[in-house]
Amino acid sequence: MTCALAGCAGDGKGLDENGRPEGESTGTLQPTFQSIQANVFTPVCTACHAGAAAPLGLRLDEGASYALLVNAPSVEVPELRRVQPGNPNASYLIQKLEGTAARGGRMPLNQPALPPETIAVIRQWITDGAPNSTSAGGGGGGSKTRFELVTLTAVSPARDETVPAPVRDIVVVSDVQLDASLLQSNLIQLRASGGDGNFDSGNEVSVPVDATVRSDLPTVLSITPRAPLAADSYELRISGTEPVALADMQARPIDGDGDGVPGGDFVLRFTVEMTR
Ligand code: HEC
Ligand SMILES: [Ca+2]
Repeated sequence: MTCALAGCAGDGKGLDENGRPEGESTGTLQPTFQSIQANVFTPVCTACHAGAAAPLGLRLDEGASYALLVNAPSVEVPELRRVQPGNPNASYLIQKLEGTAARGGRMPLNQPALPPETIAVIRQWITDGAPNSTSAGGGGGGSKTRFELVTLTAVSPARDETVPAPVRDIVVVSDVQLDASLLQSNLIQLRASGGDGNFDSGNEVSVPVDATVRSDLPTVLSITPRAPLAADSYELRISGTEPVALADMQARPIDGDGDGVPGGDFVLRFTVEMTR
């Protein structure tokens, strides 16, 4: 629908669904993440790749796209990353745009392919190491608070969202570099409600997870259940409370509960439902 409104010419240039004049900030496409987001992902791809129903869980809206592309495994070809920094040929995103992917259709699906010049700019960004040129992955967070508080933002699933099964991983970002060595302890807990949507009724089930850091600045945490999540409600809890708190490199604990003071647990609830 976004696509229809914006005209969706598929030429990857200057289409801005927010109606901003072309060239306000980015002008012609540049090999930066911000420019690619504004000129390609937002106007062309988010017609499909947005929200809980995004194909293969790939959200390309601002605030989610970086965390779900860079170093994130492809669902269709799990051996490949969607974006492999420094290596466009091995990046599944490029293969999907060029029509050389081993599975599925060429992107944007059922529309004219992006022009080669546009794909060349995206290739260049990947060759340059796929840096993030926007301030934070979470979309919110002004630059003021950036160095004062360590906050986490849920990217996928979003808070209180209902997403289709299977859910392969939970992605959370921080605008500050986190101390990844802390992830080895059990400060991350995922629980299933036991089918009743209630997390205090005594029948909750603890779900084992592995946590990895996909990229720094923003820090992208991928929390992967050992098996894809079945239909139920879930609660992810990341401790911001001593003695085992997630913290940044300066050992400042996260402001998990978002009350403006360091400390407190980060709690994300979401629901997984069976697809028909
Ligand atoms: C009309 C809907 C639609 C549009 C527009 C669209 N896609 Fe897709 N995309 C899909 C669907 C459906 C799939 C899964 C099936 C397939 O690959 O053909 C997919 C799969 C993908 C995958 C594979 C993800 C993985 O983990 O394996 C990538 C990468 C991708 N799209 C990127 C893009 C980009 C970049 C754009 C914009 C240039 C875009 N898509 C536009 C519908 C769309
Ligand atoms: Ca329960």
